[in-house]
Amino acid sequence: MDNYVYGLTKKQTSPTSPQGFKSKTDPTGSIDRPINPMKQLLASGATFIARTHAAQVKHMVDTFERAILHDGFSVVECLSECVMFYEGSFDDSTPRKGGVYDIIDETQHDVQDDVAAYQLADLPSPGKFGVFYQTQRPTKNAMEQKWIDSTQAKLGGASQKDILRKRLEIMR
Ligand SMILES: Cc1ncc(C[n+]2csc(CCOP(=O)(O)OP(=O)(O)O)c2C)c(N)n1
Ligand SMILES: [Mg+2]
Repeated sequence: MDNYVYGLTKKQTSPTSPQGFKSKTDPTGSIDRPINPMKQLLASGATFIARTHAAQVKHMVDTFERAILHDGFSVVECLSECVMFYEGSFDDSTPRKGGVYDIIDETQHDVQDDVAAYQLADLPSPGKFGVFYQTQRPTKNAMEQKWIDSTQAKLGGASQKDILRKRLEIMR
């Protein structure tokens, strides 16, 4: 969830605040260049990377659903206006405020193409929404299955929950 500001602590510049944003830490406007979270996520190795908007509820829920169903490390960047400390931050992507909610056309964008995803991440605000990148790689879950299987076999077919309970008892 990103709102371009440190909100809970009442309006300081955050790593994603645009240059010029006036806050308690930058009363004359912030001078640091903001980070690009979507580019950082692409470099992180996540295999499902999408962007949505908290005011676009159907798109947000559909995107979360796809992220949850993806077998791997999924991240959704959700832009969410802070009406208290950064009013209007996402008006340019909010249709009822005159903005454009530009959803990626997945017939035109190859979600497996990380370079294309990087280019989408580089678009200036309001940018694009939807799935930037999705690929399938062997997951940690698949790789640890052999340990789970051998432990279950040793413990006479105990359930994963019982194995966890036993482990926690040992650690107590
Ligand atoms: C390591 C660390 N440093 C400082 C804080 C104090 N702190 C609590 S909330 C907050 C701001 C959070 O801003 P953000 O993550 O943008 O969430 P928002 O309040 O905008 O929803 C800070 C700095 C903290 N919790 N942890
Ligand atoms: Mg914030």
